Amino acid sequence: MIVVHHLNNSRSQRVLWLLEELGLAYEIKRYERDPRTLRAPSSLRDVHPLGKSPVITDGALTLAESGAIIEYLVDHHPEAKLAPPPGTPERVRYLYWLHYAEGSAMPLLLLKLVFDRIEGARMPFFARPIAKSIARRVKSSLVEPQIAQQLDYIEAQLAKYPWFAGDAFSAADIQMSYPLEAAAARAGSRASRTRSGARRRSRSPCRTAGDPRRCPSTTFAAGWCAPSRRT
Ligand SMILES: N[C@@H](CCC(=O)N[C@@H](CS)C(=O)NCC(=O)O)C(=O)O
Repeated sequence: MIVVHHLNNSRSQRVLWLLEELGLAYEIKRYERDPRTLRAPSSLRDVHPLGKSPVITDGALTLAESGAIIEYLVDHHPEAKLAPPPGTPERVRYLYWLHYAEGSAMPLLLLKLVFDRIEGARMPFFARPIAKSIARRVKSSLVEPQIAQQLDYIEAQLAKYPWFAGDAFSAADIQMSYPLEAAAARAGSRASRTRSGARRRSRSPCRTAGDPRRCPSTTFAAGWCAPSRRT
């Protein structure tokens, strides 16, 4: 049986969603972030040396990296048609978004998170103005303009096709759900257009599972689960 090592509010919601789409049996082992540092508990390093989530175990296999896990599961279940056939333009777009999510979108969103935290961090009074000024300058000159550029790009691409790979839902939509939700949470109102566009194009894991109790207990997924909050 596949075991998902699930950290709260993390990329592993992608894996849970994919497993629901595939209709596979799985077990969830839950790990809680330290509320102050947001780091994963050290017990996750017993599963994989880097101690990041998601990680799955499947028999003797231990696999980390959400993109790799998605490719592994999708490859083993071609009947679910969650990847377009090789040799098609849809497949190329699928690969592009599958890699773009962690390669281009998430690093900028992580920088935004880090500099937001520096700006709001407790520190000696004499260091505060300098730290705040540097954090603001890096965000406004480097991070935020690039996030805005990427969100405009995503929005333009989603205007061309109903799903990231083309006319059909694919695992690339699952992989892209996390940066879009993170952008909405971290990048404020500029992201909300993209978020609502993506949500309209997304499928809720709970709707797929048909049982809200099976919903991953993350902030993002909880939003999808509450019918009144689903847009
Ligand atoms: N590129 C990796 C990123 C994994 C990652 O950074 N996971 C975060 C949660 S979203 C994590 O485990 N953070 C806790 C920590 O670093 O201690 C993936 O896509 O799986």
